[in-house]
Amino acid sequence: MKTVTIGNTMISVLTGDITAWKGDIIVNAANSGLLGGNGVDGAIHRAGGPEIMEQCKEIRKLQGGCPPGYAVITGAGNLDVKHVIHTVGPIWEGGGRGEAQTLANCYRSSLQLANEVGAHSIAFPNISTGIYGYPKSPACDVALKAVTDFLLGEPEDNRLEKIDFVCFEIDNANLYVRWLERYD
Ligand code: AR6
Repeated sequence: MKTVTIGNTMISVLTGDITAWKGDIIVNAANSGLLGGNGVDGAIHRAGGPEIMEQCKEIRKLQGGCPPGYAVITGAGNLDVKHVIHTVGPIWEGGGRGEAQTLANCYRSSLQLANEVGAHSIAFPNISTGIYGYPKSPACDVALKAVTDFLLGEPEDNRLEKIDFVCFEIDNANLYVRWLERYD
């Protein structure tokens, strides 16, 4: 739909259901309890089957969940990817409670974790813009700035060749396309 290349990494905007995406890693917009929910979280657990939840429960036992802005990784059950990264976005409370920083941390920590496991490709949903109520336009700015800044920092260990934003809603896809057109 729209692609921009930074260094060796291609950033693309797609529309559709992230559970149908094929590659190394999909990112889940989870909650701190890691016990599933609605939205993309529900879709990933439904499509991936019970194995993902079992592993989330193990992580809960070990570290008691996942705070906003952080990320954890599991296998992918029946999904056509190697891993699922579960990150927890901020709940929108008007913008004055560090939401932008927390949201940027979600993208950064997911990219770091993906590199730690040697992934070459990753797909992100529009974290926090559903049930957590983050307005779509500023969330798009934060997401694309976080990802492009990460790549422009030329991390030595970056192996990601493909970063896809899989937008479920067309207005999100349009925002991402427009942002990347400005970047060109
Ligand atoms: N593929 C891609 N994107 C999707 C899909 C899908 N199958 N389904 C929804 N989206 P949300 P949040 C989009 O609500 O706002 C859960 O209950 C959706 O259109 O899934 O971070 C968790 O357990 C929106 O643009 O996540 C948490 O409690 C984006 O994904 C809470 O919701 C994020 O919407 C997290 O809320």
